[in-house]
Amino acid sequence: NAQKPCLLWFTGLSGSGKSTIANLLEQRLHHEGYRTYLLDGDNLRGGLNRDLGFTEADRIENVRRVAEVGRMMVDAGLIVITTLISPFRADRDAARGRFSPGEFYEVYIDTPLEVCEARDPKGLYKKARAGQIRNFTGLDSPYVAPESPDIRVGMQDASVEDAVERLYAFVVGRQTA
Ligand code: GGZ
Repeated sequence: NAQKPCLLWFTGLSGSGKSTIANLLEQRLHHEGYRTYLLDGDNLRGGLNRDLGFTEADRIENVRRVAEVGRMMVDAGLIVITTLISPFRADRDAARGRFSPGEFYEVYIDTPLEVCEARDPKGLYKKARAGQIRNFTGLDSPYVAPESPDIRVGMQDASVEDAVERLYAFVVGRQTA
């Protein structure tokens, strides 16, 4: 059961749906027999990256470390999904630079700030608006959107399930490409 390893690098705002979509995609792939691993930014901040905060320098280091771990996992033959906000284009490009063509795909979860803030699943936007969290992405810390992501998830997808299906088809499609 040979699989072509690769890394899907999700990027997008807090509350954009990165983790939700990535979890469903991983389940779907796993169910079909693929060996996968999900590196979730928020979870990694409890362990590997627990020394990092949300300054620009710390976000850069956060992205760098996850690209390195992702590199190792692709070397181990896995289909890897990462879900970090990864707000800066230069760092995402540096992450891509650790991979060969056909190994790394940037997936932009393109959910408008207003929608993320209205969802506010963890109440973080509310806290940030109240001044209780500083350097919050999209408010007082920048998010630089991808210019030409390999895949964009957004208004063209009628639902989360639709987006997951499109991503799943993409991964399966490149297995035989
Ligand atoms: C952005 C923050 C912040 C600030 C805490 N800015 O939606 P979440 O909660 O579950 O995911 C967000 C997560 C972002 O961590 P990342 O490692 O993905 O960020 S980065 O790539 O920029 O390094 C959010 C929570 O942490 N969170 N404070 N100030 N998000």
